[in-house]
Amino acid sequence: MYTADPSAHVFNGKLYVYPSHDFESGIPEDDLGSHFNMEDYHVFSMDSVGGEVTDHGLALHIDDVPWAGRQMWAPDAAKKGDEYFLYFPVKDKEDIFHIGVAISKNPEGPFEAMDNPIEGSYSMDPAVFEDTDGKYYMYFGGIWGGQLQQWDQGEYLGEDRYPADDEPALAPKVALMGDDMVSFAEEPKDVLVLDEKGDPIVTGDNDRRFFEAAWVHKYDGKYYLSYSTGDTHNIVYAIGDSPYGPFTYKGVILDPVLGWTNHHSIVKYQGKWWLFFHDSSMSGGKTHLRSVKMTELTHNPDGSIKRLNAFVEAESNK
Ligand code: FUB
Repeated sequence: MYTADPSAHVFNGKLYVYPSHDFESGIPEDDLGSHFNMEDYHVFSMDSVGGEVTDHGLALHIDDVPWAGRQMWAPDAAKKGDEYFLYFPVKDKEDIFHIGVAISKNPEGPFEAMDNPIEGSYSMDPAVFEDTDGKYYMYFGGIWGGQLQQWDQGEYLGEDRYPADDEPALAPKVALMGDDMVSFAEEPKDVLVLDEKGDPIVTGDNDRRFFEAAWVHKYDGKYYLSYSTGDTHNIVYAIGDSPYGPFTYKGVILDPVLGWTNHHSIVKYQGKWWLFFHDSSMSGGKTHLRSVKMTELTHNPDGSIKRLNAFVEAESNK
């Protein structure tokens, strides 16, 4: 089974991973990601790092999401009280991405989908961050096939509209979650990523601008936003003082992996920080057939993150 886009969480002392479920559907590769034609989700768990991984079986299938059309992309999950929420991007029947929610009493599912996507949600790659004060925020968005460039302040444009190369790049979005965890408590806002001079990162800065796969973790009282730069294939990070940002760009966490996409999550488990990511090594490099990996992530004493290279890691683990 191929798995990708791993969102890792610790629930009840156990490590759970919520990935995309890649498979060969025969759709040819294009710049919109049509070849990522996934149809369901499985949840995985581990009791210890390096221990056995349990596949908990089918957690949610596209046929059980009334509004869904095609392409179940990178999911995330959250726990509130005794309920678990699976957040997933999928195109609706008009081929427009929105973010759906499905609920379960168990972290591994099966999950029951709501009848409609989250009101006001669009684009893809949801990541739900629980702050230390108990508030939950959803970060989302992605350009190119992720369709973020087809939206302006919550309005669907129906066409691509990118800022010019010297203008601030399209930003990931953030919204406070409603108490029910199936709605936004506010209009989604832009998450600003600034350079070292305090200026917004611009569209033409492909090495550093946001593409997809936003993730937020908190370390030493600071908020760390990490994301993929897409066509330059890095996972990078930026640091801020609020879950809303602004975030100041700091550097690369993970160099390009084998395969086009690079998508990760960061979680603390049993006293250490872990980076979950994927690559296409097990499929011999096929872009749309990826496998989840994990490796330790190090915060340096000054708060920066040690840069990782999956090829180097793989050699040193032999
Ligand atoms: O897995 C489908 C898409 O590829 C994800 O939503 C993106 O983040 C990229 O990994």
